[in-house]
Amino acid sequence: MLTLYTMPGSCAFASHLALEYAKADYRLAWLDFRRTEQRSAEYLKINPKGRVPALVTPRGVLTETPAILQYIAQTHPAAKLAPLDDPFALADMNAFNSYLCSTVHVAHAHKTRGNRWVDDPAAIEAMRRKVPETMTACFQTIETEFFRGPWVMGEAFSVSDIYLFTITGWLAGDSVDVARFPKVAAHHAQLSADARVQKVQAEVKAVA
Ligand SMILES: N[C@@H](CCC(=O)N[C@@H](CS)C(=O)NCC(=O)O)C(=O)O
Repeated sequence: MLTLYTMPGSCAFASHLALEYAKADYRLAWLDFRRTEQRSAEYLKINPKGRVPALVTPRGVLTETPAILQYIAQTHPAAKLAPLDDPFALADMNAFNSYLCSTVHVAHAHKTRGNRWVDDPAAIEAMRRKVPETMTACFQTIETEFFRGPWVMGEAFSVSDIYLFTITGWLAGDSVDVARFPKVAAHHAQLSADARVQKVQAEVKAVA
């Protein structure tokens, strides 16, 4: 049994959805953002970074979305969520996931988490204002350089599709119109119609 620590509206949605696609045996442990439970002494014992996701496995705790997604894919090979027998393709998939994690997610975080980097209110506001521009640049790169079609990595669906779906869902809140990126928009619409996505979205809505 796996336990995923998660919060509504967070990047942990990707790990939640991957567990669902993998048909994994899992339970959810919801943290309340409003009560900053992610920084409670109890949770910091699980993830000292004070962030979600954290996945409790029989071997220990995993954090960082790309690592969790690969773990879920590798431990549930029947779900075919990653090119497990092809080292180059697996690394290529992880390169995309790392881009989402270390560049796109960080660009988005400048909207509400500027105080991670600066204290000056004017600088925080300047960072917030820049988010539509940086998120547009990131998604333009995904649209023109990375997205192969019909899925992110080409013919085979992978956890990269789940992760991209999650972050694409943040665009409207970042004042970026997804319609500017036709391939990404079609991908988002297609996955939005998937019963597994709708089940996970309903679970998030029920606790939000
Ligand atoms: N690099 C980490 C980022 C994790 C992260 O920043 N999670 C956010 C939610 S999307 C969080 O827990 N924020 C809580 C906080 O900053 O207090 C990953 O991809 O898993």
